[in-house]
Amino acid sequence: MSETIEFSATVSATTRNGVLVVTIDNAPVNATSVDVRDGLEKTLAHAEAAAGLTGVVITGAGKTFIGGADIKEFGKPAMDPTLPAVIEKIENLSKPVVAALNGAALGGGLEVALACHYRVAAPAAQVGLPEVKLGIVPGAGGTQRLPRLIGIPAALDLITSGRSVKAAEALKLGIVDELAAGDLVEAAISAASVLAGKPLRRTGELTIALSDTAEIEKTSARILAKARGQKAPAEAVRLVTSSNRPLAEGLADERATFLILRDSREAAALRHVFFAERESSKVEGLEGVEPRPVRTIGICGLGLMGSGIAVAALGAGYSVIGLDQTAEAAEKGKERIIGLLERNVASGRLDQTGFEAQKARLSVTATDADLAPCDLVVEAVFDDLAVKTSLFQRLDKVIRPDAVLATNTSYLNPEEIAAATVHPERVLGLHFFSPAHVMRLLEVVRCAKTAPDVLATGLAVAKKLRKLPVVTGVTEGFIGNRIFSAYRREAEFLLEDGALPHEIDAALEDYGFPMGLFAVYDMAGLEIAWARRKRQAATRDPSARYVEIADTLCEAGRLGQKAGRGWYAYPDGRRTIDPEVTTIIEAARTKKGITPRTFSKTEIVERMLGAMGLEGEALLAEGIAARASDIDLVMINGYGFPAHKGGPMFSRS
Ligand code: T1G
Repeated sequence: MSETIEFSATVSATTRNGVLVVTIDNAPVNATSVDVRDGLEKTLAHAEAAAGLTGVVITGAGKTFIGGADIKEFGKPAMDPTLPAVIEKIENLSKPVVAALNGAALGGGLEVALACHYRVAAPAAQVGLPEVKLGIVPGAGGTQRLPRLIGIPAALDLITSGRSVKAAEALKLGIVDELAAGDLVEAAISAASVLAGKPLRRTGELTIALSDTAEIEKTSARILAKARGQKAPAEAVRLVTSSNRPLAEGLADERATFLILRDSREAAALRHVFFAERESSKVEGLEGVEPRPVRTIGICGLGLMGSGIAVAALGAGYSVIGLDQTAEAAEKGKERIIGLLERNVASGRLDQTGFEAQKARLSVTATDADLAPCDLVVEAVFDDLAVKTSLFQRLDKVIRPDAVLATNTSYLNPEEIAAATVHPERVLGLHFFSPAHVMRLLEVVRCAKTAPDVLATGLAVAKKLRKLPVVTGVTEGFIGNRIFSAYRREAEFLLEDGALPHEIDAALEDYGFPMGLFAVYDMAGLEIAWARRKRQAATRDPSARYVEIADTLCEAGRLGQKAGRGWYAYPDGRRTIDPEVTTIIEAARTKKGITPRTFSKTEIVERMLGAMGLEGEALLAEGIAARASDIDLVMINGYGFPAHKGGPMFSRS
């Protein structure tokens, strides 16, 4: 092996058997920064000119090949050499260029690989074009070269979904040419040597395989419907389905489209979410604090929530001991958990071996003492203070003093539960969202006495559960439900002021919510909020505006979809506007002497966003939420706020 040549701060190369092996080393993900592009350009010029070199291999340092363009450079003027310029030089080099995919090749990273003449992947590699998740389209040839390699239907699926595929699937699709059984770079060097002197397969010159136009139109229509007004997926469909045109024309259209989308509000919102997700688990004061080791998790209460938490824990590799009130209830809980695991097998998310291994790590009991081996116990029992407190007092007697105790309560004060235990410093809240094995969001509730390493343990467990943790302080409803209550209140004010449930829901759905607020309310049932309002009635501020419409509906037995009637009627299960509700709303207005007026969709959305934003500002001022972007993550991941709008706090910026 020759000495190493440094072509830039992040790109170096050595020569092995006449092949120039180029390594990109730009921590943390080898993003194609301007230094990487500059180094690659210099490397290619060197390779072209050096008579003794027969080929080039490009690989990445660490666990990523290239994690894409440097998103942090977006919003700044594009600096030469641009990625498309470097990619064109790769494709047109007179010598073979082989990509050695040592890890994730995403976005611009895959586009670099697509321009190479051959692609070898390590088994752990993954490839994808996730640009639509950032509100943009691939901007360096992805929409034009991928269809040339794998056909329009497969390219359409990957580019509009933004999903990554593992190496084996990439091989089957034709994105990679070889899986390296042994040393990846050696395999790539051999491939380059075999290709030397032979005509090179240049992706850009390939003809796109014919495909079923009707099928493509059907797929495109489905993608557009799902995009709910987002621009990037629509543009990706357009660019991919029109890729059977001269390469230069397609590349020019793609680049122009990418630049427009990159500077759009939608892309700024999705970049905000991307970085927010990576910020949320960084908690001030926890740097260097070691989490307590957790291998076995106890779960008390094996109902809907508890069984979902158990499935998430089993899927993350934990052992789970489930506790319920009786042996029969525990057995029923076990059946519920196994049933969910079987659903994962049926959907292909879990293979038979995985199913057996997870089942083997599950045990259930009705005996408290059986929880003794647990390093963490999560309670998901009935949301009543006395019930939870007495359970924690029982657990104090059976689990180790250093084991962590977590409550999944939605509305109770975890500090009151902690205060009743012997070691309040080991208590925190882990507020899962139902279904717990599906929803990514996890509110990690920091109580006044929660020890730093206990909070760090909560965050570490959240990460292992592949959840999105957001730390919250203690307040009724934490971050999500407090904001939800605020905008539900605002929606009910709008009803009194002149709007109707279906108008408010239509405005929210046009804005990008998957479902309107009153439709969600009917699905969840009106009785939960009704019980809370009755609990709070005695202490409610008499001077504060209070809307009685929901109470009137509940008193009339209109408890929601399950009751067949709520804010809407459900004559045959289909949600329909109910004149009876309109009458109830009109009577409420008359009773308060309100002259109703009509509201535009824009006005409705502004009022709703305003209410969310105000409550968000209050949460920040009270120190309940650490940063505005955390609030955005909670509302996007727990309450359907459209990610391409960035969240309630971003939408106000
Ligand atoms: N640019 C800049 N920073 C990035 C980055 C990127 N592409 N990807 C990750 N980071 C940062 C991230 O903010 C975090 O920073 C650290 O790296 C570790 O990230 C032309 C235009 C590659 C699978 O969308 O999917 O190419 O918090 O925690 O779990 O057509 O990062 O440490 O300060 O996620 O090991 C397309 C995005 C870009 C891929 C690694 N590429 N990244 O996961 O680490 S657009 C993407 C990921 C594009 C072209 C277009 C993941 C990963 P900090 P991490 P990880």
